[in-house]
Amino acid sequence: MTSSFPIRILTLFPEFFDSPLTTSLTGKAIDRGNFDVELSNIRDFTTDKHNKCDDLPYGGGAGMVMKPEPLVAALEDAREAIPGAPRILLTPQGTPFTQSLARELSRGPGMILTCGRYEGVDERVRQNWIDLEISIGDYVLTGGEVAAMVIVDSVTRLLPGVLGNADSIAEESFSESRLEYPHYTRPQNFRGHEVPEVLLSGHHGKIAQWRRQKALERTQNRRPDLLDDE
Ligand code: 9D3
Repeated sequence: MTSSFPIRILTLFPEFFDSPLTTSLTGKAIDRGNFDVELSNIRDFTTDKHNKCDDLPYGGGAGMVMKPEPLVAALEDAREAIPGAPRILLTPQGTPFTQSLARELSRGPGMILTCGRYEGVDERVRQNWIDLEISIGDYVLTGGEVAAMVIVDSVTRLLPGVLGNADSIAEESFSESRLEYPHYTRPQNFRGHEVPEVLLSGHHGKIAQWRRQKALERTQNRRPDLLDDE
C-alpha cells in the first residue's frame, strides 16, 4: 500500500525490524496506511560472487569499513523510490537526536534511513550521498538498527492520525521543558502506601497546583538542564 509518509530502511539485518514493525501502535498505524516501511537489504545490491559489503580500512587499523558500491546502489534505489526524502545515516558521529528534529522530519516527505555496521561507512559515501547524520545518544550500540527504530517510532507517532489524539501531541510540546508529575490509580491504599490526599479532594485548583509543584521539583532534582533556558 502506498502512504503519505514512505520510509525506506537500508540495512544488512532486515530481520531485526520484523517484530517492532508488526507490534503495537507502529504496526496498527502501518495497517491503517498512515505510513509504510520498506526494508532494503544492502547485500541485495552487491554484484560480486561473495556478496561482500565490507572491506579492510585504507591505512590499516582494527575493524572493517562498509564498501561504497552496494551502499550507494541501495541509496540511489531508495532516492528513486522516495524523491526528496532526506538520506539519513545513523552514526555515533551524528547530530544528537531530539524531539524537535523528530517534529521536523514528521513534516515529510518521508525518510531514507541507513544503518551503519562495522566501524562505519566509507567517508566518500557520507560526503556525497548522505543529507543528515544522526546519533541517538552517547552510548555504544552494535549498529544503526536500534537507532533507526528509535527514529521511526518517534517520528511516526507525530504523523496525523497515528497517535489518534491531536490534543495530547499539542500538550506534549508545551511540557517538553518539564518532567511529568507523579501518577496514581486505584487502589487508594496499595500494600500500606497511600495516594496523596490532595488527589482525592476533588479540588481541581489545588490538584493542578500540586502537580505543577511536583513536576518542578522532579525537574530540578533529576534534569536541571531542562530549566536552564527558561
Ligand atoms: C566499538 C567501535 N567503536 C570505536 C572503536 C566505534 C563504533 C562504531 C560503530 C561504535 C559504535 C558503532 C555502532 N553504532 C552505531 O552505528 C550507531 C550509534 C551508537 O552507537 N550510539 C548512538 N547512536 C548511534 S546511531 C548509530
